[in-house]
Amino acid sequence: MTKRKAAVIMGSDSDWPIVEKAVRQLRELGIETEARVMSAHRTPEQAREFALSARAKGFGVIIAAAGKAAHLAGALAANSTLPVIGIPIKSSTLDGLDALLSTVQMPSGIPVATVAIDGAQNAALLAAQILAVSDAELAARLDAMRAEMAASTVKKDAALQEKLNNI
Ligand code: RP5
Repeated sequence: MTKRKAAVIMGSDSDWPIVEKAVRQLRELGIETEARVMSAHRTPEQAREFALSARAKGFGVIIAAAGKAAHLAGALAANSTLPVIGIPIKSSTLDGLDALLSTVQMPSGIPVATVAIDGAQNAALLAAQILAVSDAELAARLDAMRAEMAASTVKKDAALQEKLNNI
């Protein structure tokens, strides 16, 4: 089976400092990833065209990051049945709550899987897990990552116990 790519779309280049973490995580997992700036409001036609052609272009999942009145994830989801993951970006005076609500409160029928405000790493991991449904090697890399995380947490607990024994 041909491996599917990940698309990471951001509403503005000002979102990049957060979005970069998702792109890096996806690439570290060996997933071919393309990143673009496209806006639901400033370039609605490009966003629509991208979503309409994404499956045919070999993408298997779309991550959409936007701040403020964040309609990008929903606008992409409206034009594709690929899974769309929304990252609400904290970019305004409302601390990202504006983007969170705009991204998460989708009407029935057009789902967007929304991660935490600025939750770029989880967006990448969720995208990887979606692609890993049909990619056993990727699933094994995700398992290895989880095992490393667990080992690191066990180590932190051991260090804490050591500290507690000395107070
Ligand atoms: C959103 O508006 C973008 O995703 C960005 O988070 C926010 C501000 O964009 P800029 O004014 O910095 O370009 O559409």
